[in-house]
Amino acid sequence: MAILPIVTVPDPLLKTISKPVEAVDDDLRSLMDDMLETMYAAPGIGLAAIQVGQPIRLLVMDLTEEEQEPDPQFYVNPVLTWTSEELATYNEGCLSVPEQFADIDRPAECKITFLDYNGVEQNIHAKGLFSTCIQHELDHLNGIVFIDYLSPLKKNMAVRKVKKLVKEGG
Ligand code: K1U
Ligand code: ZN
Repeated sequence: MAILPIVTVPDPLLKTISKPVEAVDDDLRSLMDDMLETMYAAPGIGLAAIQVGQPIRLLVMDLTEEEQEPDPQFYVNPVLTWTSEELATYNEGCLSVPEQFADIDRPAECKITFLDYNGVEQNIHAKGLFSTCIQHELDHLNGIVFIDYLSPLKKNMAVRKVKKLVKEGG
């Protein structure tokens, strides 16, 4: 396994619309393992393949707390099939926008169809942080970063702060 470098804003790669995965094979599983290790090392609770420079529709997540048993989740070609009308607000962060946080409104609940680590089709109904995080990661697959929902002023401030942080080696 390997820890991969994470792409940060304003890298244009983050605006890429990722392509569907063609096969869930050992090469893909190796990337999924590397992404999980990268996410745990960051640390984060989610990671999309584009954040490690791979323009394919793949996400990893683990929402468990430090003292709990890890529960890694892999989402290949995830499709959002339903969202609730009710919204929920969460103070979101992003490994591609380090140390910046903002309140973002999203549907409180959603349903997703996807292929798992073994290529088997699964359906989930997500609520709470699970719903917020998976929608944040799905946005990455469509070239959207959470700061895109902010005013141009707030977005530019966040990008400037990240550029400074990266320049200083943080
Ligand atoms: O960059 C990413 O897409 C991962 C991002 C996921 C996310 C967080 C919060 C709301 C929506 C989506 C992160 O993991 S940021 C880091 C973070 O939230 C965290 C890190 C350590 C422990 C707990 C949370
Ligand atoms: Zn993110």
